[in-house]
Amino acid sequence: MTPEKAPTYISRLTPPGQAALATFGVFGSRAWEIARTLIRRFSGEELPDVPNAGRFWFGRIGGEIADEVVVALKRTEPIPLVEVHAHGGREVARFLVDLFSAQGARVCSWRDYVWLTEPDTLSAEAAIALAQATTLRTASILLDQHRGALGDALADVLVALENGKSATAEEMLDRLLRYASVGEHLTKPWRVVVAGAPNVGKSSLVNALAGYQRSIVAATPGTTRDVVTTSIALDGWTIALSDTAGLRPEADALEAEGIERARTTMADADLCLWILDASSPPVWPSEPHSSVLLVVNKIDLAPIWHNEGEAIAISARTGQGLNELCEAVVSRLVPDPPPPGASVPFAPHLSASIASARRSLAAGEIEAGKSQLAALLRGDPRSPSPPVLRGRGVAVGG
Ligand SMILES: Nc1nc2c(ncn2[C@@H]2O[C@H](COP(=O)(O)OP(=O)(O)OP(=O)(O)O)[C@@H](O)[C@H]2O)c(=O)[nH]1
Ligand SMILES: [Mg+2]
Repeated sequence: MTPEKAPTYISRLTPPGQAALATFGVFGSRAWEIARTLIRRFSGEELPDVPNAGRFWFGRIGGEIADEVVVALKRTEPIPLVEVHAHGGREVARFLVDLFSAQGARVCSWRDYVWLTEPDTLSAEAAIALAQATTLRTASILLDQHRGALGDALADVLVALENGKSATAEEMLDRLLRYASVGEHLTKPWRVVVAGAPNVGKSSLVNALAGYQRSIVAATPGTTRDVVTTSIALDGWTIALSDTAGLRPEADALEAEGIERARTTMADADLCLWILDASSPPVWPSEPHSSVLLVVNKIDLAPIWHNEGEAIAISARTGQGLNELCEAVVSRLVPDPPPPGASVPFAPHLSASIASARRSLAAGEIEAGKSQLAALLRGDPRSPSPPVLRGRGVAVGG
């Protein structure tokens, strides 16, 4: 489809709800023409017919009922892209979308809008992931990928393969795969579970790390019955921290259910903090877990056993040792953090495709490896959650 015929879409880019402002994207061959029809400058003049991209105007949209807007022409080529910033109430948003749709613009979701307006699949996926990032650190890694860090690295691997340097290409892919785990956790939190015997201070530790009283703390063993999960960020990494019921053999039916849930949560966790009580005989983990960090709590009390030095010593009550614990958690979860600008496969399906290409190269199947990598750069139609609008003959730039 030629750019002149590309249908025009309108999408609300800010989330629904009440806010001071809402932003709308209008994309398609008639984007500017419709904006000119609907929006007048404050002076009453029409907006210019063929302005340069990068300009913006204050104006009004509507008739008797009208809203004040800022309209920006973000680009004109190959397909016009206009942004409208209006007031952010639900009704204002509906009113504005209805006006554009009455002029023939099709309404689409913000995700579909990203797929339509981004130059390639990797940029679109990175832009969508970026909107879900909850910390500055994860957002900045995703922003690097949106600016092309991963795409450039994959293109370099293809160049190496074109030049017959398959060993170099394999090393380059290995460098990318080092960050597969980080990439997976940019939008999905690491799962850390706090487990141990009853009354050792698990809930107190979760509350100390969360910074508020998320879990009930009591001197009675068996206080926590259900899994209580809290979102925290440590050193810019997002973590779902789960408090669990204390594990012990003698438990009533309700507590036994809590213990069963604790075991399931432990089995799924990326890291288990096993809490021991300095003031009671130690209860060591009986459950095998691939990644356990031993923590001795209540070091503000007189210890009744000697910590051989392997466990991290803390007091959830006084806060002593919590910084060291946080550092240890981070270095267990992210032992090799990517430096700024690094290429990171930022979704599991990207890492899986890169790993598969790596296996093809190791098996000497160079052409297969090349085509897997090229498919990533082009955008593989089998990628997860394909956008609704793709494949409908819409001109997606590039
Ligand atoms: N002195 C001291 N007491 C603590 C510390 N951490 C927790 N406690 C106390 O130990 C008791 C049990 O604390 P919780 O945090 O409820 O322990 P828990 O492991 O969650 O217990 P369950 O939910 O029953 O398994 C409470 O009386 C807390 O105030 C600590 O660092 N020092
Ligand atoms: Mg508890």
